[in-house]
Amino acid sequence: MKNLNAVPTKHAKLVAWVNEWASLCKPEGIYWCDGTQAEYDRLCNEMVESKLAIRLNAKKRPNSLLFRSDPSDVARVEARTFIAAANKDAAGPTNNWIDPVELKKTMRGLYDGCMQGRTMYVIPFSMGPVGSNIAKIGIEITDSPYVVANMEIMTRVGTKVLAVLGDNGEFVPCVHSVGKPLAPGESDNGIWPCAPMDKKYIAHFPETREIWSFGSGYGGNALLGKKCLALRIASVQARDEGWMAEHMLILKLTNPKGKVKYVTGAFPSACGKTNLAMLIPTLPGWKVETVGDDIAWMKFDEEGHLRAINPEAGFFGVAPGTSMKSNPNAMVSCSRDTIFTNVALTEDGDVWWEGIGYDAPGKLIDWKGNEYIPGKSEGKAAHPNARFTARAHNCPVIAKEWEDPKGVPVDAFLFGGRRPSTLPLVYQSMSWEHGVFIGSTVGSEVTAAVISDQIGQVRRDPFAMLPFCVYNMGDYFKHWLEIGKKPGAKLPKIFCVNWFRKTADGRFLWPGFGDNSRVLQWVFERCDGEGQANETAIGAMPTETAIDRKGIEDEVSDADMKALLTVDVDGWKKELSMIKEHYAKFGDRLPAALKAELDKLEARLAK
Ligand code: O2Y
Ligand code: MN
Repeated sequence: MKNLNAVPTKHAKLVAWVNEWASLCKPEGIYWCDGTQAEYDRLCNEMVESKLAIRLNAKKRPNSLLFRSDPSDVARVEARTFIAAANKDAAGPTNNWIDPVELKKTMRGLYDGCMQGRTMYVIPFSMGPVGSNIAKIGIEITDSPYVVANMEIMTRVGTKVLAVLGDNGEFVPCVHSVGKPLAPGESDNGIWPCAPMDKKYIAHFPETREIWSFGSGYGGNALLGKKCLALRIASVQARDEGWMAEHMLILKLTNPKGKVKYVTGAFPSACGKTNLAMLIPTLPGWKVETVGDDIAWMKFDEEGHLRAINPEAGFFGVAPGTSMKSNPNAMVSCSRDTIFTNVALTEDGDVWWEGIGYDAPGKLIDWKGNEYIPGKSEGKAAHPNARFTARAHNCPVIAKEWEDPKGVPVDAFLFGGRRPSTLPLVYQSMSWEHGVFIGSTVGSEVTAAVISDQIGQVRRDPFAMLPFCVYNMGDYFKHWLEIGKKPGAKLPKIFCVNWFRKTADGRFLWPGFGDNSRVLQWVFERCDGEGQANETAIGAMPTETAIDRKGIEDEVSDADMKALLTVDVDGWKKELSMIKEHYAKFGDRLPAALKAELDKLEARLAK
């Protein structure tokens, strides 16, 4: 097999693994990525020349590209995401289990010759600051230069990673192909390459810690460091090695006296995690800075503090709905050096999407490449899952500690979902076990936009990890309970928040966005043993005056505050029966401690 550049490592196992895959996939040549800016620029220019990318107007969006995917390849595909554990029980009732031997046979057949006419790129990457004792190394082989460019923003790539790997270090092998070989003389001709849906496989082998992805070039299916490694494979590594790999944002919160707390938060998708991670407080003197917006890896240090790193180096954010109102810091982050996927293109070479906060400045080209006249054309100009891949370095509020290899000490965990009824604005757990109970019941209410016959039901997404935990979720709950038993542990306090509570006539009771800092203030105070609270049946809740409402008294009346901070006993009784149904799925793998928390809650509500 032709090497397009010198092999930059003496890691015999790695070189053998790359050669073995090259023999199967049969690329034109093998290229080892060095992670330099020159390499990134060269790949971007090649993709522009081959019409796979459009270079945006350098005066409007310096150093930025637009890509349009195939209309069938626009998001993570859960139905084609497989957990190939040795047996079905190991994957548990919430995963799409498949026999690993059978799957490898099927996928080897698909990989055979799949890279013909393409380059095989080898991407050495570090999830987490290079050399951090919490970081992990992965090697992704891919035939997609789009994936290489995105990985170079989202992770730390190249020679520095190989230096840490040395001659025999451990790595997670990640194989990716778009699944579209090219015949001699054929080119993509500007069309996003991918395979049909029934040939797409996003496969995880938890026992051997391997990732095999075939047929999709999009996001979480293809940038294998993110969901596949940093959450799915890391979930089993964390279980076996006694740490935590969580679907959590990490923020640094500074009070007016300059005192700092670090808060992490798990929320199901579409709950505004990136917005919270980059929030601009409306409370004078308070500051929020970003450590991460999606994933937290946490390990105990010698003093018993749980320290968190953000394993990523960029943001793969949803563009639609992101505006100077909802998230000014994300808007600045993607103002340059950004890869956009499936947004609309303006006549002057900039990007536009629904919810950007201003009208389209004229005609557009929509995400499918067609002319789009705002107000006249049908459908959306940008795909609802259109993305920006932006560098964390370009975020105006990136915390100075965000690359600290030791991580940041976590003071509080937040859990939340979209809950128009029942759940109050905020409450604090009574204990670690009660906090784990809260995390295990996270969910969002189903709205009309999703599945109409389930409106009002809660779609549970425990710890926001349902799509990402590759082992039995009952055992994952147990792992959380075990973490709480570590001798000498200085455990974070646990809170449940709900920014989405509505009145019966559908009005939001809480303004959200920057005003969420008012809730963070209470969380901060509670971590210091302060903050006014009532002990209630569900946990400690702010007194009606404990949340600072200065400046929003007109928006949030006394009655609203009361509604936000009262235990809705009838609602909670219905909640109890829904939680019982949810827990029944885990059978005897549900830890007794969680069943006990459920019983205690029921008893408290009956009083
Ligand atoms: O659709 C995709 O491929 C991206 S999914 C994603 C991206 C960034 C952060 N979180 C998610 C998610 O699904 O949780
Ligand atoms: Mn996510």
